[in-house]
Amino acid sequence: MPQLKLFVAPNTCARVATIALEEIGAPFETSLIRTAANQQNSPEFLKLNPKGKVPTLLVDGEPLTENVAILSWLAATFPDAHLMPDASDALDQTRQTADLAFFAGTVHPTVTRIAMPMKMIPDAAQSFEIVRPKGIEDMNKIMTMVEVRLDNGPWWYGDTWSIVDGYLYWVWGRITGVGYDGSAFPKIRRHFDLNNARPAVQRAMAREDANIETLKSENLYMAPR
Ligand SMILES: N[C@@H](CCC(=O)N[C@@H](CS)C(=O)NCC(=O)O)C(=O)O
Repeated sequence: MPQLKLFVAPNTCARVATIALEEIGAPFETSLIRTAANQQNSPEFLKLNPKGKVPTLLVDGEPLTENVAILSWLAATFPDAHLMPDASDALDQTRQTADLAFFAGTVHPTVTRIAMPMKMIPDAAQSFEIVRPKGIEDMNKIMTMVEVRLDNGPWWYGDTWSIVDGYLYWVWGRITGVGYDGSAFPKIRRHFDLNNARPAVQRAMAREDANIETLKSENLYMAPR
């Protein structure tokens, strides 16, 4: 069993890897990165991940970065956790990678424009007036497609939960947490509720809540807005 340590920060996409690890059920440790103190760009952290991002997973002390890679490696290393459905051939498996890449490469950047618009242009006030509305417009197109995808069952792959559902769970929580109007997407809202009922998701969120309390006690919590 490899020794696993995940670097995380509350409300970030590191929630997806945390859910994956909780679903696996193997022992793992999390380490809180204080983004308000720019700890992700500290020399110590940059040695592990020169990109200065969470999630970063240490596997027996060696870093693995990027959600697509971390989630794919966890799925392959812990097959009993069924983080991804069994793939019948290389094409099938690559299509699953495409699903993770879609969330990492297309959906996540759209989340950032909605949830952190101030990262996109220097004027914070303008970012909320210009960047966020355009992000919402693009997210509406994405969510319209996702809503149709959920026609075949409550989960991305139909009847069976996968870590792609953990990704969608983070996206939905993050955007609705800053006021995204999800009323046109009842299947995705149900998907979110079904995820919330999963014990592994609850354990992941409890870890995150504990980290939020730590940050609050240090005056380093940046609440979503
Ligand atoms: N492509 C990376 C993106 C990771 C990423 O953007 N993480 C954000 C949190 S959601 C982060 O660490 N932000 C800190 C920063 O940019 O300073 C992945 O999918 O793992």
